[in-house]
Amino acid sequence: MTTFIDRPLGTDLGASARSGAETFTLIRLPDEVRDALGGALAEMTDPLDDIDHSMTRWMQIFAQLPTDLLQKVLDFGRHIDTAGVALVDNLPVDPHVPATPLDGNPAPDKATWVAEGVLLGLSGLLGEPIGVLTEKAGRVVHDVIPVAGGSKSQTNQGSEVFLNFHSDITHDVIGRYDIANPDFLVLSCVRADHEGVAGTFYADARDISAALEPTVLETLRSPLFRLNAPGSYTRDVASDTEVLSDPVPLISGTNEYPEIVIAANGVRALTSGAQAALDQLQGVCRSVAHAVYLRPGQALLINNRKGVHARSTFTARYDGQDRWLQRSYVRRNLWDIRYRVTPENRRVHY
Ligand SMILES: O=C(O)CCC(=O)C(=O)O
Ligand SMILES: [Fe+2]
Repeated sequence: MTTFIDRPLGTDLGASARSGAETFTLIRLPDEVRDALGGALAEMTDPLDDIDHSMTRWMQIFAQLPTDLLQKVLDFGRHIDTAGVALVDNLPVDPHVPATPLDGNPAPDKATWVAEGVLLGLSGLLGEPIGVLTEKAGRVVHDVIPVAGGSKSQTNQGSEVFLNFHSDITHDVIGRYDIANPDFLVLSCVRADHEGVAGTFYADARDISAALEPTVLETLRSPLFRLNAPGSYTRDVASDTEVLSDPVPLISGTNEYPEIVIAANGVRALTSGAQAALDQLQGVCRSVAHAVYLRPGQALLINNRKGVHARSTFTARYDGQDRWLQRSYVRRNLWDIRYRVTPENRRVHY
């Protein structure tokens, strides 16, 4: 079975524009490395009880990876010019995977912690995993599972609608949702969808910029857009009404190394020209995107500033065997978001 397809989704506009640069990184562990990693991770019990101790232990375990593979992950996290998306393949899995929870919450009957170790061990090579109170109740391990009530929503509970190209953003009273949000996401696959067709897509702002008409790019680089807060926030805090950010550009920074932000839950354009540019953006993202069909034993490392991601539709059956990812939000630096930290937990933010 093809486990992933690394190719543009649509017409090949921008993915080849960056000649020489790697736009997608594949990191595959040899079988003996996978088995050694799995053995070490399986020895840890209840690692979420003392997360800083566990992060330290996972750091020791992941430091045993072959140097070239370890460096690929570290380079992905630390360098400006590396790819925005990396697939880590042939990772260890739990010996027994319980039923996929129907409510999208953590599985109470999960007996081992291999998946959590894979997720947070990789996260620790990129930065520090954090929790956000309005996202998965501040948990550091997010379960991404289709939930019947949210099947048509532009959130990670969805399945019946295409989850548009977006960044994971964070509602913030400062009016900017693209400052305290995660630098990286890790998506680790616990269980694939029934048909194996759920695709995760990544479009790099470098490729998007190259594929856009210059005047449209200039408009997207102007502060003519207001982002709606994440669906989890508007659902829980604002009775599903819009909570808009200050006006921001969607693409910013240098031409060579642009940053992009798009809200999944809606972007309000302030002019008709901005609306026209916004209307083009999703199609261009599609045309340059890499597609990955995640399988157990695979984790996707996503740079949340260099590019935007999306998810295809798939069929959820709500039978305990649905698609199940674990996700982390990673910051390289906790200091810059200290104004949001909760007094109870130094990894959890408002
Ligand atoms: O389900 C996926 O593949 C990605 C969902 C997503 O956008 C997320 O969890 O942030
Ligand atoms: Fe997302």
